[in-house]
Amino acid sequence: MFTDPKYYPMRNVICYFLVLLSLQSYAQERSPLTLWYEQPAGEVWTNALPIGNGKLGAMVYGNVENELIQLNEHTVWSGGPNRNDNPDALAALPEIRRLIFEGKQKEAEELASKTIQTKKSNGQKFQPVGDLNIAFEGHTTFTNYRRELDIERAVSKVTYEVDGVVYTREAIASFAENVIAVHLTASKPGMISFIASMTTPQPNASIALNSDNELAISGTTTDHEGVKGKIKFKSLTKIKNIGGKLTSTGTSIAVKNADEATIYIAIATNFNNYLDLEGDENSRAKGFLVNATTQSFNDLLKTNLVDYQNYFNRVSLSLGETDASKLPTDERLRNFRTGNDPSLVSLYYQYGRYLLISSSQPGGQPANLQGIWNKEMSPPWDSKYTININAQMNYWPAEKTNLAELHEPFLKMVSEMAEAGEETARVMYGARGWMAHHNTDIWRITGPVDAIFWGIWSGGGAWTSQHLWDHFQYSGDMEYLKSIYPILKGAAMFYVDFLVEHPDKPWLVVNPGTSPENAPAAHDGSSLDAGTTMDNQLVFDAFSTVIQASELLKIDQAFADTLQLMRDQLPPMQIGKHGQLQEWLDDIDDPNDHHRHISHLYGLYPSNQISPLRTPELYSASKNTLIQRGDVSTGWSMGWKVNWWARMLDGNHAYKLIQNQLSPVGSNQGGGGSYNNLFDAHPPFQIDGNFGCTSGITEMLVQSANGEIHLLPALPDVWQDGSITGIRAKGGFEVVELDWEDGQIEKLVIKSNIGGNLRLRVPNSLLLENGLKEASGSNPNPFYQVPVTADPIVSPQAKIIPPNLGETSVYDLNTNAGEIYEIVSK
Ligand code: FUC
Repeated sequence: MFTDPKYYPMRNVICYFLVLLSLQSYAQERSPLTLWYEQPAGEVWTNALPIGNGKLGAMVYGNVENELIQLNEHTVWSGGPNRNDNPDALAALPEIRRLIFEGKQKEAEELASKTIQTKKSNGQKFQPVGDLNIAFEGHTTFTNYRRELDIERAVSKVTYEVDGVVYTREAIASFAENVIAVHLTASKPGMISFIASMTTPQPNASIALNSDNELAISGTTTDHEGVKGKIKFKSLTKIKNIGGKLTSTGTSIAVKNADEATIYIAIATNFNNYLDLEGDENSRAKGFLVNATTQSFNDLLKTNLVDYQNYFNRVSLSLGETDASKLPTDERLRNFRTGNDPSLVSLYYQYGRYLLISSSQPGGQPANLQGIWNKEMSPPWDSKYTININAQMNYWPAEKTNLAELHEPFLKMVSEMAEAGEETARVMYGARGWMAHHNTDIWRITGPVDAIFWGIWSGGGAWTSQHLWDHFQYSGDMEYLKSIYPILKGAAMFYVDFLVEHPDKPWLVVNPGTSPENAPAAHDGSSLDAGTTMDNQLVFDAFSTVIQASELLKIDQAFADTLQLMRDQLPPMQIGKHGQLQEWLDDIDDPNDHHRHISHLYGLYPSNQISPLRTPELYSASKNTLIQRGDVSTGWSMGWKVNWWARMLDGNHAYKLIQNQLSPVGSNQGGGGSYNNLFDAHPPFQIDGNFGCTSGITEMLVQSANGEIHLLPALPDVWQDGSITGIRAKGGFEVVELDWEDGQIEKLVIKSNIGGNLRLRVPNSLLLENGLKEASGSNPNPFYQVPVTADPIVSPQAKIIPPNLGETSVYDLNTNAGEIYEIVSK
């Protein structure tokens, strides 16, 4: 009908009218799961909004006249394949052990600094690729500005008006085509004019326009600490315009009077894996770009919605909504502590899931300290993987919030550390199996880095391998268990050789050990010790998982027997004179110590060695420890505390920590909080706090620990009504729907994927129908076997506070694989 050119203007008018209409209806239907702002990000990176596909990350500033999109690619790291073991450790080990046993920690530390600490790389840096700059001439004065990130659709969007024309920019990170795509439109035809250019902070890189009219950045990453930079990267940017004219000059591309334009950015490197850099960054980048540019922005968007929502839509959370939710996100953040804005919690919760989907995808690198978003050449802590808490915390939400596939990059990293860490175990400690210290990077270093009281910790293998076990426990996939058994076994084997007899006490202990990053005054501020509580708990778990796995797989009985014997000789947990859970082997904790790491509560969460229901004395000690350490802390530490208080079944205290987390950075007595873009503030930005809090909110509503599924275990007073869908529990169960009112379950639907006994602990009575019966004896389901924690040693001065728990009922239901059960309240 509109083929005659003379109708074109009319067609355009109709089209733009329709666009405006749909813009308006879109505005009205705006998803509540949107972060939005009335101002551009300006110069502040933590105002910008993150998009990502697990391989590419971008921060969209939404600046009007000069838009800035900062770019990352997951494998752009300094350095190249390298190891950082210190072989001098082996000869010095007996002397270091002797000094520690004799209480000469400072002397031991001095010797260990020279012989154990690495003399090589302390880890390499995750680095940015560059920036896309888009200059819009004349867009100096604007009105009706809005900048948003719709996390239900994974689209960043900016709209504003200049001289009666509404301009819209949308940006996505395409999962299918591996590009960042930016779409520029206006409410009137012919109004899209801009100049696009690239910049990069990488010193060994050049920017040029190639023969295909693409803006190319070609570079090699930097050397660091004597390790040569060997990642070659290529970024290609192409612009497709509809209407108007495209010209290129030097290192920029200008579009004039177009109706719309799409900017496609592909980035690739030569990285194949931590040992192999034989890939071709040029053909890879070109391939992504060629494929992506055959599609319009809307086609890319359509596919992306399906790909993204396949993950995102598995879980929903509703805690109610008030008028407070109508305000821009930064204002909601400012008001949260004093106001009533429950849907900011559900937004923040889902943002954690959004960030995991965007920064961790199968085949990619795991989310690092900043996920996949970093603009600094030398980011805080190199933006690498701190494995004495932070990297693990990133993956706490993965299984339970129904994103198990996204655990893969981390699990892969653990299997690579298991390869690399075999040499570390052998060369440094003369031990079989594998181990890692407190950090790793893209090169999977496993040697000890940074200052002595961080670096010497040996638990990296024991802790990270628990994630493989967890992945199995949620799915029940026996083939998977078989495939990971050697890694679990290797982590345990290390301790079979590394544990030593304590000279004065009847225990096997880790020596040298630490309790991550803390150092008691009683040891002259040295963190080295033997048999610290966290080390004991980690060895307990490393051994217990292999004992359980060998039983399930019916293999390796003799090894499991050895582990059982050794496990019985680990020091039990101890309750000290201040009523605290002892962090160290001796009762030397300072009740005024507010250190951010409370590593000895690893046993409470993520492990399951302490529980108000099973180990009341240890519950009491954990409570005292949590109170003595206080609430104010760095971002990730607050995130951990939400999980801990949830496991303590104290919803109101967990909520207090959420209030701290959802406070603007700087307003928390020196502790962490959130930036305007809801990134967690350590400070500085560290993504673990986002993930930790998302995990903790789940733990407040559904726990699958303690030999049962506990529903609404830690409901705060302010969430008496709500609903959550799609939460996974161990043993292949899924809480398809859980609705509650006045703190009582209204509707409960559970799917059993692999069958077996479903043991439920709930706050109210359920109807005994369709096979549901009151629970008796221990749960026969193999995924709910809880290794028995030894009775603690209690100081005569310790005051034990018995748990004061709400009433609950416990039921059993024998389930069949693949069936869905609706369970009804009385
Ligand atoms: C550990 C923590 C710090 C920070 C760093 C990345 O060293 O103690 O607080 O989170 O990791």
